[in-house]
Amino acid sequence: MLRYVTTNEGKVREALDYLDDDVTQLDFDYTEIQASELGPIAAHGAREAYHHAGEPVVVDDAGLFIDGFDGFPGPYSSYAEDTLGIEAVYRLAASELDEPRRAAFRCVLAYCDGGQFEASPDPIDRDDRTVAAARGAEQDEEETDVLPVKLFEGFVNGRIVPPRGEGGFGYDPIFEHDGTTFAEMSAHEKNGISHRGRALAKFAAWYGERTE
Ligand code: ITT
Ligand code: NA
Repeated sequence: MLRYVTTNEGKVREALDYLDDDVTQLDFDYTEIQASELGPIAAHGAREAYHHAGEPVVVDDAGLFIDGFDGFPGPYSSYAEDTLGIEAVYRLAASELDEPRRAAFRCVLAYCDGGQFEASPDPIDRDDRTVAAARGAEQDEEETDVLPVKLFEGFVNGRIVPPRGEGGFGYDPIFEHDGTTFAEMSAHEKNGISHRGRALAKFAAWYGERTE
């Protein structure tokens, strides 16, 4: 059994589209380390979640990266949503940036099952850097810190727009891709193009081979 470790049900709904009945949610709030990239945050979370769950886990760290703000809120997206709210993030972008206010959603999935992996090529785009960063981010010397994790990344480009739509979650209403906000799409449509959908597709292919 694979546990999708998140406090966010929206993520689980999307994951189920790719992973069928192989996965169930584990609502565990693992520690999110402070880092400028998602990879190390997800890797650390996967190790901690595996330690907690004792069975194979996948965690998912995601964020909205606004070009004109040097990627802010990025890894701080959750904090920005809780403190400012997505409308304020939109208003900030609208007041400070010219159209088209380009942005990207990024997602890194991290898998950990306590075992060793075959040295298959890492599917992440910036693989070496991110994996190295994931290892480098570990400051203490707990045994869990040396557990291998496998990272899968996805991203999607779009732009920041006034909120539209009722679907999805988080920043979906202010993120437009090809004329439609993510909140105006069905879950299935969003999954077909989204950062998480792309990461999930890579993970599902790898995991399917592994568990065959
Ligand atoms: P967990 O850490 O428990 O998984 P979370 O919602 O805190 O849940 P993240 O730290 O990955 O998850 O989320 C960072 C922020 O980005 C948070 O505010 C989310 O609402 C938002 N977010 C993540 N994925 C998103 C998506 O697909 N669409 C819109 N917003 C998203
Ligand atoms: Na989080």
